[in-house]
Amino acid sequence: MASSDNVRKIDEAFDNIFTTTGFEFHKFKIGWYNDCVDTPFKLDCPSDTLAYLTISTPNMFEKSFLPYITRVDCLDARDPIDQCVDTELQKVKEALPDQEIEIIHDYDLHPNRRPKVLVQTAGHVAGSAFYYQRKHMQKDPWDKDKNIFGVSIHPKYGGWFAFRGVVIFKDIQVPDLEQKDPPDVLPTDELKQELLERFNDRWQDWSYRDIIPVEGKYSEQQKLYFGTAPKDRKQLLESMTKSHDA
Ligand code: B12
Repeated sequence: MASSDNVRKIDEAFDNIFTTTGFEFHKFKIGWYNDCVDTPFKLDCPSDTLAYLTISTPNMFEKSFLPYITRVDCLDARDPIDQCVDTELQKVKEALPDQEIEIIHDYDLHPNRRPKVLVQTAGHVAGSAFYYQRKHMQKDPWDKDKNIFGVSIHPKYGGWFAFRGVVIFKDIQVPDLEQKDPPDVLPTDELKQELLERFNDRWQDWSYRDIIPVEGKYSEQQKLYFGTAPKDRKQLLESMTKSHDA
């Protein structure tokens, strides 16, 4: 089958599986990602290989996660959210059994603890969310010894989203896929500095997520969940499933 037919079939499968689940997918070529990252982070696939970057939007929590934990006994899992996302992504493999698919989650690490994929870079090259890094500043205002982590901003959801990983179609080459730049929603140095300082110095107050006006953000119960230490989340989920059922 021609690669454009394959891509259409895969797009349809994603649409069918994920219509109302609160996930988004953005296509990219592995080569676009590999061209950015240093050697240890490169993915071992030909440059034109097709991949989909996966994002959970603010309503994934209510649309997918709360229904999932009422159906599946997972409250003792290491991370019930990761288990729910993995279950959703595995549906792609079930829907497309003829494809060789590799799923790399945001939390997957090599034995030396290096992340298997840098999702912010993948999100940038896929055009989904601009990855703001220190090197984007025209004038760097910080002490050279200060470590400044970069952060991605989605044009609709600001910082109210999470990257969930990449789905790679190892046998599909898409030489003609067109790259789209992610919208640069923070055009000035002042805005970029404000974002990076909020993310690095006070990420717990959520304010970096509101650096632009957003179309949707986490509900109060979702903020409560993510703001609760993992060891105390089980009890919280038990009460949330009761109110979700009610
Ligand atoms: C390790 C890690 C941490 C570590 C270290 C952070 C770091 N950035 O290194 C710690 C524990 C501190 C941490 C903390 C947090 N984290 Co964290 N973390 C990660 C993780 C797993 C890997 C990041 C990493 O190791 N990067 C390695 C470095 C070297 O990568 P880099 O700096 O981007 O460098 C690359 C780019 O510059 C690229 N590159 C070079 N040139 C160019 C040019 C262009 C144009 C581009 C696009 C790229 C590019 O090449 C470099 C590599 O060679 C990611 C998930 C993932 N798998 O990516 C989440 C992630 C970065 N964390 C995230 C978050 C939200 C947090 C927290 C807020 C906690 C939380 N989970 O709620 C805090 C806040 C940070 C803080 N202020 O302390 C989110 C960020 C979302 C976003 N909107 O950007 C991520 C993406 C997780 C996710 N699933 O969404 N985190």
